[in-house]
Amino acid sequence: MPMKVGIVGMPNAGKSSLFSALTGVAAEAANYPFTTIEPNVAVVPVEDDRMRRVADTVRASKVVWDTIAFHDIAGLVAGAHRGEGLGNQFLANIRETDALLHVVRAHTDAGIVHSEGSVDPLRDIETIETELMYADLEQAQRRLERVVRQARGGDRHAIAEQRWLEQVVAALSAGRPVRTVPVPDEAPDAATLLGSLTSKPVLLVANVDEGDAEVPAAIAAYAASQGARAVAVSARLEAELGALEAGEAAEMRADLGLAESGLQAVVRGAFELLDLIAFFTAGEDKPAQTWHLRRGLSAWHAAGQIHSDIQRGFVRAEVVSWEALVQFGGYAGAREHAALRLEGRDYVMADGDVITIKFTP
Ligand SMILES: Nc1nc2c(ncn2[C@@H]2O[C@H](COP(=O)(O)OP(=O)(O)OP(=O)(O)O)[C@@H](O)[C@H]2O)c(=O)[nH]1
Ligand SMILES: [Mg+2]
Repeated sequence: MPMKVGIVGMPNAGKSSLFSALTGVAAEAANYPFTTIEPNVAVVPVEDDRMRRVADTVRASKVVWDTIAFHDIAGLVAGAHRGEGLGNQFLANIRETDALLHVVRAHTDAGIVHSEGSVDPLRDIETIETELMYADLEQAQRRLERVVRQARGGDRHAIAEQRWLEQVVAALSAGRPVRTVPVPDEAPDAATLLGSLTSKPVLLVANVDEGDAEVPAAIAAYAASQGARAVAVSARLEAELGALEAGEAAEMRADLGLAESGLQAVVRGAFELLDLIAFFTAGEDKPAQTWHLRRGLSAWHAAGQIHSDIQRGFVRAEVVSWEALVQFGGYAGAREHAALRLEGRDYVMADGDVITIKFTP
C-alpha cells in the first residue's frame, strides 16, 4: 500500500502549487479561489541512494521505488462542513490518508487574493482545524448511532468503540482533536473505522515569500505548542523550479541563496511525521524494491507490506543490514561473515534492513 498524504488549506493558500511542485505534474494553479474542482492524486517515487547501492551489489535487474500518493483537494473555508465552498465534498477523499500537509499562506504578495481579505496565518490555521473538527464531529455522531446498536448485542469491540466515540464527540465538541483521545486496546482500529481527519499527524507548510527559508515565528510557536512540525517553502517558486532542467534549477536556487529544495524538507517532514523506516528486498536478476513500515513493527508486518500471501505463510526471515550486504559484496559474503541473520516473525525491523522472507505458499 503506498502511503497517502492529503493536502489541506484555505482557498488560494498554494496547495495546488505545492502539489505540482511535489509531483512535477502541472496541477492547475491560478489566481482565483477554488481552482481545484476535481481531486488530484499524484504518485511520487521516494528515491533512496542506499537501495541503488544494494541493487548494484546483488545485480538486481532494476529498482522499483516505494511511492507516496499526494491528494490535492479544493480549499476549505469557514462553514465548509455545512457545505460552504467546495472543500467539504473533497474531505471524503482524504479520510483514508495517513497524514495531512496543511498549507498556510504566509507570503505577502498583494497580487494574490485572500478569501478573508488579509494575510493572517494563525487565523487561517484555526479556521482549517475547526472545519476538520466539525467534519469529524458529524462523522463521529453518525458512526456512534450505528455502533450503539451493535453494542446492545453485547459485542465487546462495539462496546469499547462506543465508549471511545462518546469521548471523541465530547472532545470535538470542546474543540479538541480526535488525536487527544486514546484509542482503546479492545478496538485498536476505532480511529481508522471513523476515518477521522483530526487523528492524523499534520505537517504545517508555511507558504512563504520567494527567497525566505524560515518558518514565520508565529507559525513556529503555534506548531511547538501543539507538538506539531512546521516547514517553510515557497510553493510558487518550487513549482517554477520544478518545471526547469535540474542544472538550471540548481543555478537559480544558488542565485536565490536557497541551500536545498524546500520540497526535500516537505518530503522529509512527511516521513518523520509518519515515523517510517525503509526496508529493501533485492535479488539477482530480479527487480529490487524499497518499502516503508512504521517504526517498531515486525518482520511479520513487513511481510504483509510485500504480499498478504507471504504474510499468511510466513516461516522465517533472512535479514541483513544494507551496509553489511554492500560491504561483503552480496548475500554469500554476508553469510560467510555471519552478517545474515535468521529471524522470526516478531523481529523488529530496523531502518535499512534487506529482507528475504521464507514462506509456505
Ligand atoms: N507570490 C506567491 N504566490 C503564490 C505562492 N504560492 C502560490 N501562489 C499563487 O497563489 C495562487 C493560488 O495558488 P494555488 O496553488 O492555486 O492555491 P490553492 O491553495 O490550490 O487554491 P484552491 O485550489 O483555489 O483552494 C496562484 O496564482 C499561485 O501562483 C507563493 O509562494 N508566492
Ligand atoms: Mg488548488
